[in-house]
Amino acid sequence: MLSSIKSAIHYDRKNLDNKTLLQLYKTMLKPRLIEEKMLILLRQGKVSKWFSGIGQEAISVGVTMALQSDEYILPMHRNLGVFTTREIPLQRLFSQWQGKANGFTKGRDRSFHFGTQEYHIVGMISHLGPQLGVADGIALASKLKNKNQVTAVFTGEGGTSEGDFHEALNVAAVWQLPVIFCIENNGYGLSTPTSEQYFCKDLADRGKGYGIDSFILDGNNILEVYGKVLKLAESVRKRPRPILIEFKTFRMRGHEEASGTKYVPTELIKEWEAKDPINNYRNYLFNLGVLTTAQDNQFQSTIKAEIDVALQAASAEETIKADESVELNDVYAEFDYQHVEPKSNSEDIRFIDAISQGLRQSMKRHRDLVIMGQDIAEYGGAFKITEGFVAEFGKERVRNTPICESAIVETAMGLSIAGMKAIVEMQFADFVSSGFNPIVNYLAKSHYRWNEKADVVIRMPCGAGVAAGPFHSQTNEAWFTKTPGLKVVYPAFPYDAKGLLNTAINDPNPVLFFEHKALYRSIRQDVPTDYFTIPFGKAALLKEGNDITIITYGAGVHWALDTLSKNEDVKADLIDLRTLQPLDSEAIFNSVKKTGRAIILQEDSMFGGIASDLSAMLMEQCFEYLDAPVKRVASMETPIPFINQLEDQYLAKGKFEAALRAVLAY
Ligand SMILES: Cc1ncc(C[n+]2csc(CCOP(=O)(O)OP(=O)(O)O)c2C)c(N)n1
Repeated sequence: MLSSIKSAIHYDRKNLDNKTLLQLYKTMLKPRLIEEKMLILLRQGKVSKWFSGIGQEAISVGVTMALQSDEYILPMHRNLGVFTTREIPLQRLFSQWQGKANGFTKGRDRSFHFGTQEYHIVGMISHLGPQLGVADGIALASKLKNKNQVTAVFTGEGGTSEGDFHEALNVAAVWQLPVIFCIENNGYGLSTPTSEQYFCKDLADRGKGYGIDSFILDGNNILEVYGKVLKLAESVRKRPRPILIEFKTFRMRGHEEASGTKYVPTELIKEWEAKDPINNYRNYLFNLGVLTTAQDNQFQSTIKAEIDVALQAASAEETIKADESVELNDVYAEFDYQHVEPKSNSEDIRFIDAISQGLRQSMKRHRDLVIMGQDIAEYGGAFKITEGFVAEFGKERVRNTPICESAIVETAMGLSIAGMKAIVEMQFADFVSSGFNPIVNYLAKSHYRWNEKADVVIRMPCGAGVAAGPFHSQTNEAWFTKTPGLKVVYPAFPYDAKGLLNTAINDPNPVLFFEHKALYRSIRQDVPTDYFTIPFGKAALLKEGNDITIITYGAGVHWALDTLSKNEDVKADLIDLRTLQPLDSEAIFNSVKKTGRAIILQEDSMFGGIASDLSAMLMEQCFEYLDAPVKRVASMETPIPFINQLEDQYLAKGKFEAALRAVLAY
């Protein structure tokens, strides 16, 4: 097998010295030998799932070797070579794959689904595409801090069909971000051949459409990969800009080991077997006289011994013991809340002004805070909340974005990974659906999965009552209260809006911050002019009475206040939740235990809304104290209609008074 046959790959060492040539060889050999071991372990049932990168090692290794060790790499599921080239101790890798505590996810996620700041690797989520936008954010941080660093991110050719790919490339191009986008075109996405994945000749051609320089490289040729990426990285460090590289390669094994390769023509496998990146390079080094058989044997036995020792050590580690409190404690990053008491000077301002003030003061306090959103710069945003911000903080920190909600949320995540803070303004909360995946899967789960915070606030101008129809009126907080890992804030007054927004920005966790549009210009209040904060998880008791507990938030608070002002005989505890996650359940239970009756008012349609959960919680915790069934009042189970008569009918507001009376009369 190790004969000096002619290489199927043309190598050109250029000015690389022998040491580097050998280093590249050894670095490719390691992931291959680990993989060969993994295949045995799989057969023995000692590993649950394995995505093989056999035959693709030159890409992972070449790219990683070409980057500096403190430059971020965002690999995918076939990039074992990235992890080994960064010299992560093998024992930790095996622990990760065995779901041991010494791994990177404490048994919470499998295979390559982890990142590590120590090694500047940001692992994937299963959804593939979001990695690309996260790379944008890391690169943006590098550019803003003049670090002259490049970020490399991987995708398969299948992943390039996802919207994330297109959004990420577009954002990187518009902002000239120093990202090297690496497409590993290995012929198949699961069982789908390239002919059913895309219609252009080469994926590199797509670069042109985004104004990005692109290249096609032989992904099986380590010297071509390493040499070219080395050069490109050097150039990108000097002149930040995105680069797109399509590496032509082949997936030699099944999508994952259990799935086989029946759908792949045998000739194709044979053709690519002849182009194996390691065998060919080994032969090249033999022919060159740089590597001897004895040396090769020694390399192999050293690596194999290292693998065996690491594997034994990982296997000897204790298995994880399930402990609810340990799991629950890791969902959110620790937040050391610093209370800033409001000073006495205050002014009467609108809800919208309070948000604007909070943002402005937080921008001054946090030099690393960046706001991104559509039309938020010179134009001041759809609601003019960031008017004047560009003049005060500059365009680098107040960034107009393309209409790329997913990539911008991902970019925010990348900024956080690189140690910055980000706010994303959704133009309307409705449009968050276009950035939903990274919020609920990337931001929400990062801390639990690999201890990485997502220091991002997503501002959500939401709500109905403005005759704006189904796509500019939704209050979609329930999409997020459902997802562990997110915090959800929903103020009803200017004072709370400012204080809670400041807290949201200080909090290292992802916060969905709902701002009701109908309150923006209609609700005024005396608000301290200086900076202050309000803690999360503390509801406000706006009115006190013994007849009934009204629980609500957002516009619902104002509907309830209106109703109570017209029904002065009703003596109610009125609870404004202010934050939905964390939830002040203690305030709710205490009040209901006192009043014996509860009505929950929410603007969203009924089913699956937070009112349902609150009702269930009350049944579980306060049943013996209740004198009447808990009542939920919510909007109709339809999309939100546009014209006033229909919108009025739709909204819970009109049903509240009668429902309140009914519970009292029960
Ligand atoms: C959004 C999403 N859709 C589908 C899948 C299922 N899936 C996982 S990997 C994969 C194929 C990916 O192909 P490609 O990007 O070419 O990478 P390769 O596996 O070939 O390296 C599919 C369909 C997924 N993980 N995420």
